[in-house]
Amino acid sequence: MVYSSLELTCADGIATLTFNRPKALNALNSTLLEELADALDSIRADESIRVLILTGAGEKAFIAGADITEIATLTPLAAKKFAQFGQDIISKLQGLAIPAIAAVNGYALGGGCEMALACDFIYASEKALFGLPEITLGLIPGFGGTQRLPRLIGANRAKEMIFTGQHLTATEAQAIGLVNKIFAPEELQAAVEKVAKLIATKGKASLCAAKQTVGQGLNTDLTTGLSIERDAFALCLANPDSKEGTSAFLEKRKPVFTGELNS
Ligand code: DAK
Repeated sequence: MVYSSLELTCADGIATLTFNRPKALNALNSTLLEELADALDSIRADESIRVLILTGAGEKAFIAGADITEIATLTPLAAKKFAQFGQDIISKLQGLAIPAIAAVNGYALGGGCEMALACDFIYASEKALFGLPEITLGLIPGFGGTQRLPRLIGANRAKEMIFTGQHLTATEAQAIGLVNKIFAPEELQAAVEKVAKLIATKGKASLCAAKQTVGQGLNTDLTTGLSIERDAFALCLANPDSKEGTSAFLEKRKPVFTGELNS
C-alpha cells in the first residue's frame, strides 16, 4: 500500500511512523487511519523490528486529534463505526508485542493524545501540549481516552482534563506522569532514537514478555499478576537469549541477542 498521509521507515530494528498531514496538524482522517492499520500490520509481521517510534511531521503537531471536518458529517451510526474503527486501530497499536514510544513534538490533542496513550511511554518536546478537548466540541473522547488516561494518571486528574478540555504543557504532563522525559524541540528525535537503540539491543523475547506481563498485570489483581510474571519468567528461560545474557555476563562481554519470539 502506498501511503499519502503516513511515512514508515525501518532501520536497525527500529521502525518510525510519522503522521504526515502537517497542513492539518496531522489530524486523523479515514485515509490516515487506514494507512496506519496497514502499517501496524506490516510492523507486526516483520520479525526484525524491535521498537516502534511514533511522531508527527512539521513543527507544530504530533496529532491535533481526529479530523473535525470528517466528524462534523457523521451520523450516530457512522460515529459508532468510526469509533470502533479508531478503537480497533489504537488497540492494535497497544497490542503490538514490541515496545512503542511516542515522540510528541507539538499538539497531542483528542485522538492524538489517545494515540500517545496507547504507546508504552512518551517523550515530549518542550513545545508539546496535551489535551482531550472533545468536550468543547460537544463530544467525549472516542479512541480510548476515557479508559487509558485514568489508568495512567488517576481518575481525578483524568476527569479534570476530560471535563475542562484544557491543554497541559509538557511540564504539567510530566508532573502527573503522562510524560516520561522532556527535551528541547531540536533534541527530541535524537533522544527518542537513543533510547530506542538501547531497547533494540535487548532480546526480543524478553522485551515482549516484559511488555505483555506489565500490560496483563495492570488489568488484574496482584496475586494473578505475580502468577503471570512467574510464567513469563519461565518462558524467558526457554529462549536462547537468557543463555546468551547470563553467559555474556559471566564471560565479561556484551550479549548479542538473536533469539526469535518462538524459539
Ligand atoms: N481536524 C481537522 N483539521 C484540523 C484539526 C483537526 N482536529 N486541527 C487543526 N486542523 C487544521 C485547521 O483547521 C487549520 O486548517 P486550515 O484552516 O489552515 O485549512 C490547520 O489545521 C492549522 O490549524 P490552526 O490554524 O487552527 O492552527 P493554530 O495554531 O491556530 O491552532 C490548534 C492549533 C491545535 C490549537 C487548533 O487547530 C485546534 O484547536 N484544533 C482542534 C483540536 C481539537 O479539538 N482536537 C480534538 C479533535 S476531536 C469519537 C471518535 C473520536 C473522537 C471523538 C469521538 N466517536 C465517534 C465517539 C476524537 C475526537 C477528536 O480527536
